[in-house]
Amino acid sequence: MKIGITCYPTYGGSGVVATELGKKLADMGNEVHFISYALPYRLNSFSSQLFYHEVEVLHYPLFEYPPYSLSLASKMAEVIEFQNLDIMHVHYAIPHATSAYLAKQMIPNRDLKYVTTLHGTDITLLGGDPSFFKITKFSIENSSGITAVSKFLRDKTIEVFNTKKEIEVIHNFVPFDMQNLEINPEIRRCYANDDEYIITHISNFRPLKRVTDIVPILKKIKDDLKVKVLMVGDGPERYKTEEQCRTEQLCNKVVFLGKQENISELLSISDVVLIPSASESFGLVALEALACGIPCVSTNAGGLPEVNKNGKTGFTREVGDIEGLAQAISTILSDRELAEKMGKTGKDRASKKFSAEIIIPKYIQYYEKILSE
Ligand code: GMT
Repeated sequence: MKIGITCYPTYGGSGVVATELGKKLADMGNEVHFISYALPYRLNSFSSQLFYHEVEVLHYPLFEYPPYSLSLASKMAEVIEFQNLDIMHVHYAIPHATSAYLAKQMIPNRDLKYVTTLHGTDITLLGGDPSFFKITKFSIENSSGITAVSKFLRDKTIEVFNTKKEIEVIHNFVPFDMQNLEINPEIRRCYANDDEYIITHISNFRPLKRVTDIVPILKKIKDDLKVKVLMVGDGPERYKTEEQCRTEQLCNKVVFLGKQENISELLSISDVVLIPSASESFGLVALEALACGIPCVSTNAGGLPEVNKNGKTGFTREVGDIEGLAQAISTILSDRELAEKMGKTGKDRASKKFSAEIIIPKYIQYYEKILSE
């Protein structure tokens, strides 16, 4: 197949999933064309089957807000036409599904099919906002096919848009090679002594990630447990969290690493992964933790329980349950047998339910179904 993929190229789960999907599709012999405003950051390998088309955004004094969606639609139409694409797959509805719809209208002689994959805040935060509601509903309902990354997100989309459109659930997959993961003691030693446990948090530090719960959780972890917290990522709530560390005199226990690329290496040196999110359609970090054999302590928001099984691969607690999340971490850190069992169960679950080998064929079958309609 000749497949066009549009995604957000910078950090973020939807871009990671889209890029890794494209790379795997190319490995399987498909021709894959990425269309975006920058090179997706995980598009870091070369292949005769992979192509990248940059969307140029024209800056003009009249435009207070340069119309990216239109430039994208124009570029999509050009690539679809001249590369003779069979199908477009857009990740994150806003504005990608709308641009794909426009591109389709621009080439009426071709019955272009486009698939929209819903990832999360495109529905839970933005899509329902009055400023985006109608256009998002319209663009989703006019997609040739729609997939959602969890059952939660499928149900939420039906509820928010009151739509009868069929939505296929295709869960996210482990975005790295699970075979060659090992703990690098040198990396571990950079952040913790031998008698200290590592709790890792990875996010974009937006309010819905509730990073400001982490210091209060840390304060409630059993006193006899020596811990270090690795805060990976960056975003609007980082400053507040750093401030909390200073106020509580915990700066020696919390290390802010900023944005990092080698996520699996950092997860592998961790003892537990903490996700206190208020909302999460899937929680790619939870899956990455499982894949690395690390127990996950998360809230039970959105699609997280579809990934992290309470009592099996870690623990899930209510959003904002500081005490419960701290207790769950203490339980895991003070019972090494349980931690090992959870890590093993998580790894098993990741490879049996969420490996690329299982999920990618589901996308291919879905494309085939859409193309045959
Ligand atoms: O929707 C977002 O907030 C952005 C998006 C991203 O690009 O990281 O995150 C969503 O998509 C991820 C990949 O499918 C999911 O793992 C995240 O749970 C989801 N984020 C939210 O639902 C908040």
